[in-house]
Amino acid sequence: MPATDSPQVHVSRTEDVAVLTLDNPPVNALAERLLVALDQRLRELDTSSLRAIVIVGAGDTFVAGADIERLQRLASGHAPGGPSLGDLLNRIEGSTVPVVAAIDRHALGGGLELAMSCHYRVATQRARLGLPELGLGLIPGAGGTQRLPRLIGVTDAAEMMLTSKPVDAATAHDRGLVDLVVEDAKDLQSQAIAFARDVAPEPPVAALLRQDRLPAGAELTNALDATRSLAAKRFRNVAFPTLCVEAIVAGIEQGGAAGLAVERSRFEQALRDEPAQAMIHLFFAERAARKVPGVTDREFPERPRGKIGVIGGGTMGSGIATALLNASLDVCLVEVDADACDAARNRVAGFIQRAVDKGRISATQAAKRLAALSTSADLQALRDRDVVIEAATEDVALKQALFQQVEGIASRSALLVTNTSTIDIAHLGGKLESPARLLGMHFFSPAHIMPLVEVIRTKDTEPAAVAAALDLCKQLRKTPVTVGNCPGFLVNRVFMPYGQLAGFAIDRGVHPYHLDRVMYDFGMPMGPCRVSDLAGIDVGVAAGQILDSAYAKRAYRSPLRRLLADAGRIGQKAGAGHYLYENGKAIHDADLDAYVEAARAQQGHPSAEKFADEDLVDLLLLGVVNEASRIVEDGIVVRPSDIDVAVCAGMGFPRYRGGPLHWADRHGSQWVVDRLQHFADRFELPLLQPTEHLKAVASAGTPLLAAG
Ligand code: T1G
Repeated sequence: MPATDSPQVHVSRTEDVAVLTLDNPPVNALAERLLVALDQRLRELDTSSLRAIVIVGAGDTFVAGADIERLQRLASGHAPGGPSLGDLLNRIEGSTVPVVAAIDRHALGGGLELAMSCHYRVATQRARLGLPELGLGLIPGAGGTQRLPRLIGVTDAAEMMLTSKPVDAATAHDRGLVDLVVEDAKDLQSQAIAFARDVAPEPPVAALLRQDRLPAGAELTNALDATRSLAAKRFRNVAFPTLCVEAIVAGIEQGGAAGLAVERSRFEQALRDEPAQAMIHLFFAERAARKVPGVTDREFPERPRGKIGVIGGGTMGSGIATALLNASLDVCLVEVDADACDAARNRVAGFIQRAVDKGRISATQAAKRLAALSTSADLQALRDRDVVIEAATEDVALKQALFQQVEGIASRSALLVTNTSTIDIAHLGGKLESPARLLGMHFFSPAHIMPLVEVIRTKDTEPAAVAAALDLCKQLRKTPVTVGNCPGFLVNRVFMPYGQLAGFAIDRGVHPYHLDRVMYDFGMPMGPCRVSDLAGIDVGVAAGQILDSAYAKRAYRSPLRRLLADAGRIGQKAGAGHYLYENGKAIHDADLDAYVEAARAQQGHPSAEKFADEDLVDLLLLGVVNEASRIVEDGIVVRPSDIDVAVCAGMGFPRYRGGPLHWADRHGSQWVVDRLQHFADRFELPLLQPTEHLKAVASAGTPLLAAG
């Protein structure tokens, strides 16, 4: 087979079974040239002498879907080239001889749609099958909304599409999506050929024509009601989930062929809409963020990384320990004494039990994970650890003392990590013999759930240490963003203006509850005041002081949070903050007005000003964008898109808006500068003064995401 980087479809024969191998490294994405090659091979294939056809992916995976780069081009208006995937799949399904898909690892999106146009599916035990298109702001566009319900029923099919969650081969087999599961991947092709020759029923059965799995009457009504309520529960402000349901329903009501036409039109509608561009941007931005020049493009000696130490078993420490245990790592957690060790173990056990209660893992899996946790009140227990993560109280002296002790206990190759969220890493490592080993891994609470980890490096941090931290993030299936050492690192710094400007707007007349509503309607998971209550107003005031002093020239601090904290209203944990709390539910409190009026009086603005809702969104987010331009200019991130990745993963910024910089670029960099200048002139706030960097980017007509 000639070595080439162009996608190919190889054809081989084993007696009367033809094998088509789709070859487009690294994941056999259905690029245009692969579709052309497949089209050609299907035309050339003479099936008269064949018992069956097997389709397999080159390398160790089937097909990870349509080529998302091609989709990105189509979404921005480029004309499609090459054959239509849907047409190709219809031809495969129309084959007079059985076609068997041989699936290893990934059959996702168009890859699963290809497999479902085949008449039968053989999969390895480790294979995962799914339709994750809604995770890209799209819907299945090559028959998935039609064939999957006909293979496994409406409810399971709709859930797979609406959650974007793949299923493993065993589940797929139980549901009727896979006909045979192969234990050892090296036997896949031979077993698929044997299945095709000896088992595949003739004539082949087309999924599109099946009715046996489609419910009718009340059962169908219930299934569609459940589907619609799942869509409404998981999504808001976006059309693509509804488009997906419309395609499913059309096929059930009008038949598969008509359903394909409806799916096609709904897919093209989703592709042209903004969420697709935003979420495809994040797909590639997340993969780009894993690449750190001078680190991930170099080879380093292999480091052991199975044994992890965690110092501190509070909320963060026990969350980090849980994340490590969930990744099947061996964890030794050190606390100050036996009682604290027991309390930490109970916290970890509680986190793991919650995963059992939610049906995510079995009790057996939970017990196995917990068995990998040991605790000790003695730092000497860390001597065999490959990585030591410090998650102790935010106290500089304590952390410095801990690292000095650990440096003498752990092996020289052990990675030393701090989870600090506010302390200068260089200062923490200042008393170490080899500070180059120390770096930050800033997890976001709850650490076993939130995807983001900021990997913080100082100018002295050794690249091998950063590489080891990024490897650990991959083991934890976390979203890493590598960040320079500065107060607030990335997310807390870039979102600092968001909280400050929320306070400013309230001081100038906006009611906290209205502001929360406006930002919630924009797509934030909750408004700034509700977030402040959740994190703890006292915590916010303390962190705010650190950031305000670090960036004093542009700090704005409303007195409201201090007034609330002084009155003991420190947030949800105290039952009262901006809101009152009953059974975890936030309730409006008329008493808040007195605190707001006191804050306004202190700031010298007793009379309320009027703000249009869209001004509030622009005010808070443009403050973030302005700070982002400072962060890029300071070289804190490797690339601007890292900021979108971090803010979406760390602050719940709506993915269908792509992150603050993608949102800003939708308006244009000149609009950003003009709006900032408008607000800066109106409110005389330094933090709203557009930066010189931003003005230069705007005058060059460059998108913010392209401005290095
Ligand atoms: N298209 C183009 N490139 C892709 C790709 C794809 N579908 N999937 C992965 N890549 C690239 C990725 O950018 C990276 O490139 C490299 O492959 C390794 O990926 C018609 C419309 C399969 C689970 O959503 O979920 O089909 O950074 O780092 O961690 O209805 O890739 O090395 O240059 O992620 O082992 C639906 C997307 C598309 C699956 C493997 N399919 N991919 O994870 O590797 S829409 C998806 C993934 C569609 C149809 C619709 C993951 C993975 P680079 P990676 P990984």
